[in-house]
Amino acid sequence: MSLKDGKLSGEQIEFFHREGYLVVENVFDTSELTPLRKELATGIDQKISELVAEGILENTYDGDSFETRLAKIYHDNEDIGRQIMYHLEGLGGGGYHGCEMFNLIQHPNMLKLAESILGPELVSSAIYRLRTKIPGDIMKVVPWHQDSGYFSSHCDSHLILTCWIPLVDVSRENGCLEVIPRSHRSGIVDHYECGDRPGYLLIKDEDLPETGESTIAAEIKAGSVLLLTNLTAHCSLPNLTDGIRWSVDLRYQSAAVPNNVDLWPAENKADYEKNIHTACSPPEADFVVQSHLNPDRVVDYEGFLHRRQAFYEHGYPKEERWSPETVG
Ligand SMILES: O=C(O)CCC(=O)C(=O)O
Repeated sequence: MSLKDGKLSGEQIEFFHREGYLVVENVFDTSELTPLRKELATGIDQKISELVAEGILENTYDGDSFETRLAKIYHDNEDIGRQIMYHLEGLGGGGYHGCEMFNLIQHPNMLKLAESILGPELVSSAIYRLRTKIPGDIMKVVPWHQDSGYFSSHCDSHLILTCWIPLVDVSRENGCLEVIPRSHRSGIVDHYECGDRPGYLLIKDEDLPETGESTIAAEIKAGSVLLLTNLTAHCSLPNLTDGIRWSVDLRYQSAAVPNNVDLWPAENKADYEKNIHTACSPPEADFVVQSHLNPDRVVDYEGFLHRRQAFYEHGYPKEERWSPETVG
């Protein structure tokens, strides 16, 4: 289903609430994804130049495509591949923060889409990510989870909209997402640390919501967007191709949902320590992306960078980082 007049139809909205997911085709012309792809390619290039200057890297695969260049470097040397990947993935892994990422978060089509479901007062959730899914990297195979597994429990009853945006066409082969339709109706289920992939949480097979529905593999084209609720169980498959499955996942919430848009890290952390639950994910910065009531609160790129950096630098030391165990 495509976007009509830039907005979701009543039928699409009804499907999303009923099934817990929705594929929206042609949200972007693929040319609209080019600036982000180019910015990422430039970021790769810059890091490669640094590594070459340091004498660490020799074979740089200059003629290769956006999909294959970093994959080849990774396969020559995993450690170097990871250095480039972490350089891109942003502040402490907490979200690539290039200008084109911000432009995508603020893209009018994304805001219209989010507004169709969440209303006009929109906050970007702190948790947005770039996924550089390199073939053969087990760390990029994401186990079954609900996004709420990563959020503070006081947000379980709120809707946080995940917008999963592939930068390349995705299929079972290159590691698309799998979704359990209607699983959002079962509420939050238990999540556990993932033994072989530190940092991920997982739902055990026996705890996966039984909805009577078959799992859907979201094989979608670049330009489409997969929408999920924060309670929809999903995972991603291994990438069995030669090319990277590039994607970003953005999250939006209504301004009425708990957030830290008016807080700076010290206050945010003090509230957290007093067990006052402000944001759904306190360690990172939420930010206002659309407000009809208070347009001045919408951040520009400078404001976005400032907030993201401030939270990263002054926020939670790694060992104190928020996790489901530390928030009651
Ligand atoms: O992109 C992936 O492989 C996983 C993404 C995911 O699980 C998410 O966005 O919640």
